[in-house]
Amino acid sequence: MNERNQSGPGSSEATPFPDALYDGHLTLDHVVSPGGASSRDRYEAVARALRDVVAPRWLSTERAYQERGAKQAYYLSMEFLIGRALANNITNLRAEPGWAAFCRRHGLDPLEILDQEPDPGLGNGGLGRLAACMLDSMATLGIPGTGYGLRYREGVFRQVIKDGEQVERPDHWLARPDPWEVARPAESVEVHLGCSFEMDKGVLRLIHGRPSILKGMPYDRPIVGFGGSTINTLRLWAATSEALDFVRISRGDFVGAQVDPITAETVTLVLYPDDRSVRGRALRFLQEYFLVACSLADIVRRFRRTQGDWLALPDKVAIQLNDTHATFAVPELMRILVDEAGLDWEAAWDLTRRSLAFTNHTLLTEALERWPVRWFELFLPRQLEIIYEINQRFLDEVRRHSPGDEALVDRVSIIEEKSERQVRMAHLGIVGSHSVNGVAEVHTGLLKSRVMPDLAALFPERFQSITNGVSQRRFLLLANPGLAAVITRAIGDQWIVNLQGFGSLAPLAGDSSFRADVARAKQQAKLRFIDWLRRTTGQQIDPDTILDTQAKRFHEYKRQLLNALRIVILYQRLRENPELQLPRRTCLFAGKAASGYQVAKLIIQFINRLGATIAREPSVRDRLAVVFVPDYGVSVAEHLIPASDISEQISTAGFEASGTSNMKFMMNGALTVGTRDGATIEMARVVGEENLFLFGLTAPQVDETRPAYDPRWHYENEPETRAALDLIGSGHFSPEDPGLFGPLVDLLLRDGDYYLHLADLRSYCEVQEEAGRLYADQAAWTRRAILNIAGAGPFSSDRAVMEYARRIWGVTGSGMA
Ligand code: 26Q
Repeated sequence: MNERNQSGPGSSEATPFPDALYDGHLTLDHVVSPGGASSRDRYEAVARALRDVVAPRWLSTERAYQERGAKQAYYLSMEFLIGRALANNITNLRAEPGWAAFCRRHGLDPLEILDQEPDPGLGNGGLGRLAACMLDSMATLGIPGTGYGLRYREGVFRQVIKDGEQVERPDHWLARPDPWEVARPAESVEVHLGCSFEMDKGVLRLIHGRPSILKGMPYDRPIVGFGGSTINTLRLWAATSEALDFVRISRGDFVGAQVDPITAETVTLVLYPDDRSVRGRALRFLQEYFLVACSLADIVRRFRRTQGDWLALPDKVAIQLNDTHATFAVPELMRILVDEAGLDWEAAWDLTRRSLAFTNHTLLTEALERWPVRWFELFLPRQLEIIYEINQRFLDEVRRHSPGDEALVDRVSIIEEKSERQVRMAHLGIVGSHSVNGVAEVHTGLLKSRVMPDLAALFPERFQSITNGVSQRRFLLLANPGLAAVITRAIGDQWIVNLQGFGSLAPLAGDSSFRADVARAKQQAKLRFIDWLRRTTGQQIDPDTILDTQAKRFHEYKRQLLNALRIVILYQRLRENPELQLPRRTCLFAGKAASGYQVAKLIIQFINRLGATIAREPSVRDRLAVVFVPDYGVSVAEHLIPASDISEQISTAGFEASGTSNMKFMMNGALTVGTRDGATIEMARVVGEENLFLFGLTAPQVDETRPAYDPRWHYENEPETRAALDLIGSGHFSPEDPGLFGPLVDLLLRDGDYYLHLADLRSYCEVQEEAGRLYADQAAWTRRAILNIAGAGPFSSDRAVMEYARRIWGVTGSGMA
């Protein structure tokens, strides 16, 4: 098990494709003849056949971990944006040649089969995709690692653009049986709540004083490591109340009642949108506790199967909490250790802290979760008691450390004593764990200095930085086979599992024939993307243009509006000067806005109208286009990122914790136009600032500028800025409703432009011009693209996971260098 053989990256050799299993599944599961099978039938049969190959390895991975008595890492996350499984598993099992031959033998169109699989939207964006990349890397590195999440029946909404506006459609990704999941009813767990509740016309109504019980049903998904010898597990919990133990209920072992099944199921019905300023939804509170309660019950049960001694818990178990969303784990683990295991407080506290670690992903203070004490009183009275005790002991310590400083006590307290008392979940996470990490250097620095200065001063040894990473297997090998082949021909295929591998590309930046190969691969990827876009949305793109892409959630701080403003400026320049020769550009946007986030939705509408206006303008449309790619998710990213020439990473400095799309674009040879924010700073350090297009205020400059910042100064002193805002305000982009985009102008000029768009607009336009000039020199452009790919090694999730393994978890993997 897990022995690496020397014939190539990963371990075992390629997996042959299981024809006989496929035939069997078609006949036995679907009862159709091969000729009569639908594409969906075929997809399911292919997936099941591959799962049959995976199944014994999945079991033997688990067995090997058990035999080794290995310490396990558990990743608790409300989101796992795993992407489609079939193509990924074919890649990681190295079954690609067998798969191609299989499709030829059976007369199947591989793309049509792969397209049958829904892309599970079990996350909003970066935080959820990071969780999925971490699982991929843990399995590839042979690290005993399990993901725990929720099996939302509806993932993030499907985005449709109608008349330029975002329309949200439900995502019923489980409408058909999912061949990748295995239900494990025998391992379901009970979750006990202090009160009961019911759904009344979609609103949660509490029934006080009647404790209740939910059941968590686990569904396991295989996580195939590259090479196919390690198969780890992602365990997703679904809430039900069916088939609780009625014998025990009737014996009176339960104080309380089961929640009615329909209501119980609402707990894992939908994923909440990432609207970082909206808080206080009771169902989200229940979801978070439900994830934690199910997962900890499971972790403890697994631990107890082989361990008699509770004191060994931190030697066998490392639990990573993905943001405040999972910090209910602190009181819940204490409850288990004190109430169920019967340990005294000090021992339980020591074990809890040594087992838990917490990752923060945000610098927006309004996004740090706080939950009303009232809800704890109702649903989780025992956990609240525990939180009070934790807080009391912690504050006693603070007072010993800084006598007389009651203001400090107020600031660091886990309980916020405002009109409505609330539990500060970030404080709970920091106090109750041994490690707190930010996700890029600048982020960790700001976390310590700006967001949590007091706690960082109290626990300096707990704070550390681990820069995010992305899976080069999904985002390069799988998504961009043309470029992957070019790289492999040049330097061998070690880069697939060995992050050092990319480095040896750097000298090839000077090799004109290698540059030609890379340029050709980019052109191929563009054609593939353009063809896909036309087929799926009907939108046409000219392949002989710069593809300039901003793909990410819509958020004011990410400044899609800044991108739109410079497009308006460019539009005006082109209109006024028909002779102006600039490299032709297609500006691509992709991303969803939380359904309640009106400004973000208005920005989406503006971008679409801007695109439509330009497309109607004969003097401009051959030189500039704006295209909105709908329904951004993992599958869309796999098409869009390989095709892009420019990666837009233009957040207000000091707001993007890390960013991860920046890394995916870099790996695919796009050049970054960006601010010095998040991990972009580290990317620039690795490849040299001169190989990116950096612009704008730095985070410290943002802080200095803000107090005296007057956006109107830019309006009054910069003619192009003024003309652009006037044009938007005039109703030019929405003649039938001239006031439509007025609120965007107000945001910038009247309401203070909180994200400093206008402060950065000039320098943004300048670097964009510089990028355009460089693009005209294809050799120079491709040289830089290669240097960026060569610098991508450190931004692999393999590196990130190895750092977590060594610095936080204390686990090892059979494939760790
Ligand atoms: C919270 C409470 C209630 C409802 C929803 C939420 C919620 C959901 C999702 C809050 C935040 C999120 C998502 C955050 C996120 O994706 N953060 C990103 O994490 C990436 C991985 O570390 C970073 O690269 C990005 O910089 C960061 O924005």
